[in-house]
Order: sequence, then C-alpha cells, then structure tokens
Amino acid sequence: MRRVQTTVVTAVALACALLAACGKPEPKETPKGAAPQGAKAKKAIMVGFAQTGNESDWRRANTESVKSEAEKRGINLKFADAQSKQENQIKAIRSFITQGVDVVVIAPIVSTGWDPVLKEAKAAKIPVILSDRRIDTADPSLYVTFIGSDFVKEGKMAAEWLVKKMNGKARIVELQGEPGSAPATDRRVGFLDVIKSSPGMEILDSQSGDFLRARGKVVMEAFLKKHGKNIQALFAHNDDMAIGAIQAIEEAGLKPGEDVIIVSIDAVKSAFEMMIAGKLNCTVECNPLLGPMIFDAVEAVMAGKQLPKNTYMVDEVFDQSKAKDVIASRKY
Ligand code: GYE
Repeated sequence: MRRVQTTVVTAVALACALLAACGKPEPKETPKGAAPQGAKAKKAIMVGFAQTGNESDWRRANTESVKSEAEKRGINLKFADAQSKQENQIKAIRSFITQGVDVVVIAPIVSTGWDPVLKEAKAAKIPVILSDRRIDTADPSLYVTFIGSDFVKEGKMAAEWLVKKMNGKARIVELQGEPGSAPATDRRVGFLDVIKSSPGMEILDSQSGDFLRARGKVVMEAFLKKHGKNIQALFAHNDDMAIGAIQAIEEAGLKPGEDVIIVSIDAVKSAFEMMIAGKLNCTVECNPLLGPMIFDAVEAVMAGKQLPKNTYMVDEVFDQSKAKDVIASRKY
C-alpha cells in the first residue's frame, strides 16, 4: 500500500476555479494526447519532466522512479537534467511548451522565480505539476498540484531525535542543502523550531554543502579546522553530505557516530550502510519514489479530474538500532 497523506488546502469551489484557470477540466474538442473517436491506437500522453540535476543518491532514485513509471505506462517522456541551474530548467520548460507537451512536471531547484515561465505554460493551456520541491508564488493557479515530502516536518524529526539523543545539550554544526531550495530552507526552519525550546542545543556553525557529497566533506573540514573537538553533533540536510562529512571526520582522527553524533535526511541505502558501520547515527526518510504518484496525477489531469493542491509523503525516522533489520527492504 502506498503511504501518502493528502491535504486538500482549498475549498472545492476554489479548486474548481484553479483547475479551470489551468485549462482543466474545460472540455477540449480533441484533448492533446487523446485519440480522436474511432481511431485504433491511443496517442501516448506526452510529459515534459524538468529535473533539477544529478546531485545525490536521492535524485538518482527519483529520476529512475519517474523514467521507469513513464515507460511502464507508455507515456512519452521528455526528460531534461538542468545540472543544478534554474536557467537550464526554465529553458527546458520553454522547450516543452514549444513541443506542445500535454503536461509539464517540474522539480524546482529553487523556490523563487517561477511565475514568468509558469504563466507561459498557463497561456499555452499546459497544466503544470510540481514534484519534490515546493515554490513560492502569489498565484497558486500557476500549478495544478504538488507531490512531495513535508521538509519542515523532516527538519523537526531530525531535531527531535537529536535533542533526545543528546539529552537537550549539544554543540552542533549544520550542513545546509542548495541555497534557496525548498528542502534547505524548510529543513532548517523545522530543525531550529524544535531546538529553540532546548537552550542547551547550540548551533556553532552552519553552511551550505549544496547537497553534494564532495562539498559536505570540504565544508566539514573547514568546520573541524575552526571548531575542532568542540563539535559534538552534525545535522546534514542530506545523507550524501553526511557521508562526505564522515570522511572528513575520520581524516581528522575522530570517530564519526561517536565523537560526532550525526543525523541526516533522505534514508538512502548508503546511509543504512553507514549506520550499520556505526558511523552515522540517524537518518530521516524522504521518499524519492514519486513516479507512480506523478503519473497518477498526470492521468487525472488529462481526464479533467480534480486534484488536491498538496499531497505529502509520510516519512519515518531510522536510527542505528533499526538499520540492520530494515536495510534489505529499502528500495532506494
Ligand atoms: O533531500 C537531496 C536532493 O529535494 C528532497 O534534493 C530533495 C533533496 C534531497 O539532492 O538529497
């Protein structure tokens, strides 16, 4: 059974207005992607997917989930890897519009700056689905639905685990994700919100490692140089940066998982391996397997059906005590 939690944030009337504003369910003579009556073969739905890049294990699992699900359903998928640049992603969306795709799916790299291109999609009557990362916009009619995780909640879960583990007292360093991205912003907000009620939980330093393993290592090296053994705990916004940091901690002659307690987010397979090796203490799940839900939404939009404005995955916390039992069942 798929574990999702659905929140309809708009009143039904508003949702109808939003859908109409996106060109759905306004009946079209021959909806794009649908075969004219009497035709034998149904024309495949064409979807343009603007992916952020290839920055992490999470991202690779997400790309694979989208591609394999499209193939399974016979969807004609146009895939664009933006190589972590918003301008590339915007270019890809413009090209999808020109190609006349039926639906555009975006995993927005950063949360701001989307209105102009989303307005172009709207003018072309192409519905937009946001997946993985939310955006900041004053006009929610620019997208039909959002499907992904609640990053504030993930940050809170990481902090709650750490407060408990450290008995409310720790000097922490933080490795943030890509600046301006929803997961970096929201995970930090959630984490700070929880630790603020434990005066003993202090953030010594906080910097971006761009969600990259190599950057996680470099930034952790700098933290260690500056703060040395004062660092008692690390909060990394993703597992890849935590794994890079683990290497830096070992190279500094310290024991990750003991001298520095580490909590990160994603729960990818390599994080479980690190927990089993005793080097990572805890990871908060962020499910990247969004393909089936994205294409359910695509098909619903194509059928003129109404969708909830936000659908959130339900994520769990895994610490070392669970790692061994769970690793075999992990799908990414
Ligand atoms: O946590 C990180 C990836 O947006 C949820 O992006 C995603 C984040 C994920 O690079 O590993």
